[in-house]
Amino acid sequence: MTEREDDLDLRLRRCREEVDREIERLLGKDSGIPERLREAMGYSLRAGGKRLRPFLCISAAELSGCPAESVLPMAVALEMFHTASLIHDDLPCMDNDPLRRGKPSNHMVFGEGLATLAGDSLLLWAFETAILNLLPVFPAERILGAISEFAKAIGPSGVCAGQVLDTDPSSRESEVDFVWKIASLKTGALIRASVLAGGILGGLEDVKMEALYNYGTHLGLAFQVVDDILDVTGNSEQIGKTPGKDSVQGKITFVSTYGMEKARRIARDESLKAIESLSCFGPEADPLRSLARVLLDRSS
Ligand code: GRG
Repeated sequence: MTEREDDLDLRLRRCREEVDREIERLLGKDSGIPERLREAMGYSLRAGGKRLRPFLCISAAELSGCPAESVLPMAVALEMFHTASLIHDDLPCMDNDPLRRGKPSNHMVFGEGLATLAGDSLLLWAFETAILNLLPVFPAERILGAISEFAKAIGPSGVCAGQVLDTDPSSRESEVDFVWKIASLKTGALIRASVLAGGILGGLEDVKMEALYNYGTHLGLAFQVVDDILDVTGNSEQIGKTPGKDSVQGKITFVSTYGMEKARRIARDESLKAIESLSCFGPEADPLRSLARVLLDRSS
């Protein structure tokens, strides 16, 4: 591990700890959430996960010297939605996976009805958490900007669109770039929105926001290509879900479209493009650069 990656490791750990602490605070007993629903939401929020989206949001905000704790509500909101999307993705009516983050999927423990409601609740709680907790700290127009980016990214022309293209056979397109479209919507949109939300809250100027937009776009693609590769090469202990499901379910992936070798090349190219996008920043963007490098070699 290089010194920079060592530093990244420490930052990632700190981010995980801060996010986890905030999640525990929010899930506290006076939350007004019925006990069984709170258990179901907490089960998936506490099941682990890399907390990548919060890290992206915090690192982007820090580019302008904005302290991590001030954007924590936005970072946690991104993780709440991400967790909601994983719960819904695992349902029998979607990807039907009994395993997530190395544990039985939410519906395996709480049943399909409660799992659906836990996902719905996390989606809506994300907005409540971000808006109410950012309001005392940031000007309303920045909050509105960040929340708009988030909402646009996860709605019917973002993550939900990607999930439909990925799972609904009648929405399938035959063009070779269909796989790029699925990846950029299903996975890339939220990854990009994570850096954009942090950048907006930090008040970054337009040129730097454009750089973050490009970084998020390329990182999101690289991330999904590696995800497709890990579905073939990983085991359930590493990836925390059932491996090999993409080919069993006839999914269109970078590996099925281009083969393993070219998929690896695409991941490398996209990761490089992500790093190049940050050329207008100095060393303050090193955590984002290191992350793009490290995610290429991830095994989980
Ligand atoms: C409206 C709640 C709601 C859902 C939207 C179900 C759905 C519709 C979307 C699913 C999108 C999806 C599962 C995309 C895959 C993204 C992806 C690569 C997830 C894995 O992310 P990691 O590796 O996971 O960061 P951890 O567990 O580390 O957080």
